[in-house]
Amino acid sequence: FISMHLFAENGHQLWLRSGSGKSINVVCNKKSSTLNIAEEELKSGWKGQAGKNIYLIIKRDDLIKGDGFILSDNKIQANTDLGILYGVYELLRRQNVGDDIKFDVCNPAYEYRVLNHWDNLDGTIERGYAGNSIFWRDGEDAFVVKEEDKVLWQEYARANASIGINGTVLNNVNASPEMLTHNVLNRVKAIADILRPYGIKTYLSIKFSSPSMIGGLETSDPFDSKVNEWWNEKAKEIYQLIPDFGGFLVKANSEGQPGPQDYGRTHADGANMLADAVKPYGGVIMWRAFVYQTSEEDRAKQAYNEFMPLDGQFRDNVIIQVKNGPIDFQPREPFSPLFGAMKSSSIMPEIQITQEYLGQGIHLVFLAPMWEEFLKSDTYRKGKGSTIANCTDGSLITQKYTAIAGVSNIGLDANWCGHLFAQANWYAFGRLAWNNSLTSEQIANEWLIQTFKNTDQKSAIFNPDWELNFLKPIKQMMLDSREAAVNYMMPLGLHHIFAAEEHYGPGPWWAPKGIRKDWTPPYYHQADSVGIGFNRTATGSNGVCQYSENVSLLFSNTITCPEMYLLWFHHLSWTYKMKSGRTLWDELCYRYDSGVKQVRHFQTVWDKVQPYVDFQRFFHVQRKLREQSRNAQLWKDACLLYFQQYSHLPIPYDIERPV
Ligand code: GCW
Repeated sequence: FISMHLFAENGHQLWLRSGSGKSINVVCNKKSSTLNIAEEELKSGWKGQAGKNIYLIIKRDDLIKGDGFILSDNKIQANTDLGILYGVYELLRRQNVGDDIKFDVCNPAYEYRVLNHWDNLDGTIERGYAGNSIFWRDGEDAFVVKEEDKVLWQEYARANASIGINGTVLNNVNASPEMLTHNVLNRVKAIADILRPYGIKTYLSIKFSSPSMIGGLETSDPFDSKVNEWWNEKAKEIYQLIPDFGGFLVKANSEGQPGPQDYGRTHADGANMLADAVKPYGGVIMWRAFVYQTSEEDRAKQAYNEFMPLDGQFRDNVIIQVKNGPIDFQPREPFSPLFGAMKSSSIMPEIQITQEYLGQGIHLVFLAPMWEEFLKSDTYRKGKGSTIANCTDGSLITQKYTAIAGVSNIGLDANWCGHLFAQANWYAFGRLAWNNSLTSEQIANEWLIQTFKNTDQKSAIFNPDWELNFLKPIKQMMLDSREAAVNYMMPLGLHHIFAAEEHYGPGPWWAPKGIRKDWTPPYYHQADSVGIGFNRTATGSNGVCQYSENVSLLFSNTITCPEMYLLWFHHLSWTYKMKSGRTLWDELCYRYDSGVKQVRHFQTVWDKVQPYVDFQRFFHVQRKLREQSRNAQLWKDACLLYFQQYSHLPIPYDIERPV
């Protein structure tokens, strides 16, 4: 029943919509389950000339790296079966989008392109806005592998493979120790078996204290030989079930999770113990650097303080997973100073696809511009041009492994992601993980064409002006959407001013007694009668000193600090003169107001494309935009009225009054 309901939903097909039915001949020099999929996909999705011969050739070529491939008009060549599959998806994508299919060597930017699901064993998802988990459920049938589970996992695998994703962590980083028990591991095996032909490796998040919680040991101290033995045995058990198991993801000594520091050991000690356990099987440990404690030290500085001194101490199969910004997936953050700095470890960026801090399942926010901004940020760690992309993909700093992770936005919702346009964020993650120099514009263009063009009678075949009247305005809306969210939520470098723990609405005032102060917004905005912003220069927390000299100088000086980060690094008076000539207070008012206006504009843009979209998807997006627009106004009104209590300045006349 569930899958019938899923198939009936128009959004369920994602960017993968049917082909033309034109027949071609596919010739392949090898057989495997992955190559079968490649052949089938090519035959059913082919949009080129009918009757053509296409050759799929597995042959070593030094131009090809990893699962890359060489594309040409009638041939795909790769070193691996998976490379062929990726080549097929690329060819079909180009046919769909109308791009040239010419000789082209396509290699992945990152070797490990991994989704992180924050799914709990009871089926709920931490920060998930698209229903329950596609992997786990509660109840008596929790461990029954049903036909419809398999169908769904296969569709999931296919969607991921089509954009180059090759790994998935099946459970929350706030991990249950139960994850490593018999029944659960059997289900992991069932999932891994479905994902394998699509080239997707399975990983698990583990709880560091598992040996004492489920193993009957007295301690989980990484220096205890019984603990080591327990992990070695566990690894053996897992690899017997899943020979190509990817490895573990670990959140340790962070937000109350156990870790090596509980036993007086370091992150390196903990990570190395696990690394040794999976090493014989080729596994890796993804160890998160998302750590901070309630202390006098600025939260933004803590990860760097803890991890920098450990550089060089990790085993070579440990990858340090670093969130894009130094705080926590905010609508806008400067990059984490760890990027480019830890030169003797493998470092992987972690970005968040699920919109925890960007309107969740309600706001239309295309995240590619945020990730593009991040990847192109220059760390200056090896001179000008040391972008995050170059520092993490192996081109500038040698790493044993290159990798990138995205926190998934996928759930049981009929359209997978809750908001139809949130599918574009899943898509964008995969595309950027494969090619970290793609532009947001290219990605939006590809996604829109594949998702909306030629999908029913309302679309392009019947509407020759589709590109002008649908593609162009909707693409622009997507490209503007992230900046709009920054404007109506927290412009000019403001951050973490959300209400309570749910991270959706505004709450710059929220600071109940007894709660950790680094969990309250006033800690971050620091508004007072003089001004607003967090002073991270030498006269404040000196967070700037963690960046390379060039970047530190750039951010320290109010003149050179990009205005988008101004209040991240500086506490400035309400009457501080901005580049626009306005005072800081007036500028803040304008930014909030323009964010609201942008969303109202998106509503009119969407309304105009009704002739081009099936009614189901049209009304879905229209309804969401309506709510986003109301909530954007709420953000603006709440923030301006709250901050006005400190600024004591009037709202500029040409701005809609907050009420
Ligand atoms: O973004 C914050 C979230 C937590 C999350 C944590 C983390 C999984 O609010 O829900 O926990 O970060 O990334 O570990």
